[in-house]
Amino acid sequence: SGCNSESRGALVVLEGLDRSGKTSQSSRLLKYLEGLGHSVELWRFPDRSTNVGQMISSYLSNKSQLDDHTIHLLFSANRWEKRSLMETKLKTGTTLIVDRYSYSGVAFSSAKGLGDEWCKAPEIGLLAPDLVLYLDIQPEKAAERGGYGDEKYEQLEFQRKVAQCYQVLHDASWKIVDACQPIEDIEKQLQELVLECIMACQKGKPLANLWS
Ligand code: NYM
Repeated sequence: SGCNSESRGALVVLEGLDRSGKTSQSSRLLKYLEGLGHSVELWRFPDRSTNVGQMISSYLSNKSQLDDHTIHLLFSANRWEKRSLMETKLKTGTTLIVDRYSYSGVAFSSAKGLGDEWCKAPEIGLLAPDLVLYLDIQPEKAAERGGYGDEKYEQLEFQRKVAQCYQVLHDASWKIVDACQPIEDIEKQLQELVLECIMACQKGKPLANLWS
């Protein structure tokens, strides 16, 4: 079936504003690919299970304060601590569906006013996604969905800035998907895009590093 052990897995990232549907679409994708017999895992950043992740989690829930640069570097460190495992998984044929990645890192920090280039620098050398699925939703629409909790960043005004910052990050690996469609329609589109990507990786598309 083309799922031979020689071929590598795909690095697929979901990005978007808070409440854009990334998390539920990620788990739908996982189930779909598992159902097809693929070796696949669902990851998310921040990964709150590590020591660095716990510092991030405490910051997000307003239990600790950190300078904007400091928290930016912690988010980045949280990806770096998973980089080698990520590479091993991909090289041994496992596809990774990743809920948020470096683009969240840059978009959320530059929305606070930190420079783009400064924000991107610590991400250089992390693995570049083969596909970025951007769930596109207007900040006002996302806010209407409710469920903005008490975490940092979950405010309409700030999400507007994040949306603008995401826009300058689009590159060839991005597919923009309208996140206001019915859930099943979005699901179908994501499935097609991911299968196509997995196929390209199986055929030998090389792994690359950010930012490429
Ligand atoms: N976030 C996430 C960042 O500010 N920088 C990052 O590098 C990453 C990965 O953390 N509002 C922000 C975006 C979210 C928050 O993520 C927590 P989630 O997906 O809501 O658990």
